[in-house]
Amino acid sequence: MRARLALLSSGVVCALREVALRSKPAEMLAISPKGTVPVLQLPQGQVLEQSLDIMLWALGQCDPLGWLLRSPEQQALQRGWIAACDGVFKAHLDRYKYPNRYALPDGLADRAHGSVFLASLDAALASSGNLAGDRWGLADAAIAPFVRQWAHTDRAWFASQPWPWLQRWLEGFESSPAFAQVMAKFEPWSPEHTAIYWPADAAHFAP
Ligand SMILES: N[C@@H](CCC(=O)N[C@@H](CS)C(=O)NCC(=O)O)C(=O)O
Repeated sequence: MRARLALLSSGVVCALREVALRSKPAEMLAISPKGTVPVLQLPQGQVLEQSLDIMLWALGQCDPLGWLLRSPEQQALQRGWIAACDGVFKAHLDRYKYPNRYALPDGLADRAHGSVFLASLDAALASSGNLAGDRWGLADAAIAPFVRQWAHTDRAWFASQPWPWLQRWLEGFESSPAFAQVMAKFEPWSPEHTAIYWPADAAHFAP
């Protein structure tokens, strides 16, 4: 989702191949044996296998909304948020969502640990409204999909937390045209498939 958000913001169009994780195409595993999505293959053959790398590549090509245009201090702050999200927070998210995969009786301890990060996001959002400062940017797009997963694990619990700025920020994301566009569903790709070029219309980015 974060890779799609950056592609949408940049306006860089790619040939999209939807993957069903239960049945990963040999063509995907041939270029990226680690078997996670997203994967982006560039025209010259280079393969980007991390969603954040895909975001940075797309915005490096074209950044009409200035997602990368922030002061060095702001950029460092954003990279710190993203690293915390992708590291410790994501680990707690997985265990909170799927405790039985980790032989845990429940996800409550991880919910408590991950909440420390969410409370810090709420505090940051209270002062600026966005993680990237005065307008939506890289950190917002990189982190919002994971906060969304967290919120949807137990919506009533999330709604009851004292995080008004975070809740408002997430609502803004989920009700945006960009969200609707990146959530578009596609049939899993097969070699016979007609190519899908995405985004079809990058003109309506507006979280
Ligand atoms: N660090 C990677 C993580 C990617 C990742 O874990 N993707 C999940 C789907 S969101 C996946 O492909 N899982 C493989 C599977 O479930 O088989 C990134 O951000 O690109």
